[in-house]
Amino acid sequence: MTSSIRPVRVAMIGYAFMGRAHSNAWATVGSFFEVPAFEQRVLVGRDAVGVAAAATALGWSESATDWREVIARDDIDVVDICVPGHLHAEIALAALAAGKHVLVEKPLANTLAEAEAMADAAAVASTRGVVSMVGFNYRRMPALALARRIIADGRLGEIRQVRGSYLQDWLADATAPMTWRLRRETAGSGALGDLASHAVDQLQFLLGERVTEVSARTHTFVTERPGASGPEAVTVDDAVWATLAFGSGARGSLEVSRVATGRKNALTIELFGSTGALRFDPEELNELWFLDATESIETQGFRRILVTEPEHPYIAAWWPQGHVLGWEHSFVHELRDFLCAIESGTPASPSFADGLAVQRVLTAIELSAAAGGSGTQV
Ligand code: SOE
Repeated sequence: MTSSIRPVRVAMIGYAFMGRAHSNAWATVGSFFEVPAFEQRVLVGRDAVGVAAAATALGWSESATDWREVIARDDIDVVDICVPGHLHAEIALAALAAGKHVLVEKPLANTLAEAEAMADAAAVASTRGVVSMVGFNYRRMPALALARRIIADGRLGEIRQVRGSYLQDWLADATAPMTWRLRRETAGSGALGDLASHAVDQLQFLLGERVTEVSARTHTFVTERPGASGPEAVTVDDAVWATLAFGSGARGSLEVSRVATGRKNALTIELFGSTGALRFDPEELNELWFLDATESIETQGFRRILVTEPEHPYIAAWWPQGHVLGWEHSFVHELRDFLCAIESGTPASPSFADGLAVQRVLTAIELSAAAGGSGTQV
């Protein structure tokens, strides 16, 4: 189901969890969506043997160990960055300077300065037709994309209050080993950058409004974990709590954690407006709960929308009604939108500017927490 003459040639950097999720999406998107022709040309990783095996397993034609050499190649049009956050800025800036389209995993960067440099570079590159996008994949869940549509149609009226929480428990076990995600120098922060970035992006996307002020607390419950050569200090947060104020006047709360025993991957969103409310629970990710407060109070109540109709976002490309989708489909939808933006020469969303907007909120949360939870402007 592809069109266009010369294929878009893709290089992907990194092949761990996100690299596998993206590879799966690259391998799938052309079979279900009308996208320009593309090639999974080269997979890049540090370990020559490991990356060669991964390239074969994940559908890439070649493998390479030096991302700088790959970015310099004339036969590469797209760079997909799936490495830890401390490498995002350097690779993305080099790729944009070389005129490549860039998709980068979230969060955009580990620091505000890096995110600003990336957003500036993306804005300059866009004047030459270069497309850049941040991988906030939850925007591409059909139920959340439908929520955005319902809000844009005005069905919630004035949105007054929102709740965003993203809870996981993979660090609840105090003996879980150190990873790059628990070191400030590689991850930038803990649940904040990893999970709050998703929730903040999702809330800003749904409301079409930016967070303007926060008041926050962070906490690290397990301060030391088994490292390769003995106990190692954990230098990032395990959990974050914040209140949020939006430009529109809406107020909200944010709660994220990687020690929330029993919650596996729960990005829960609730929105309360003057004429309606919405609720999304990721454990039922094909469902959206909607309450129309303009209906008679006698019959009013949250009703479940099973988001599997061809009229719903992205669904027409997939299966008949009721044949549900999964988490991995959001990455397929992300690539569909990214490739279509490249083909049409239009900006992709979420842009690096959107990623920077999230980074500003994360930075304000850190500043607020460091000041004991005081109200901090974004
Ligand atoms: C780990 O906490 C993680 O993989 C995040 O990094 C992803 O962005 C999220 O979608 C799932 O959890």
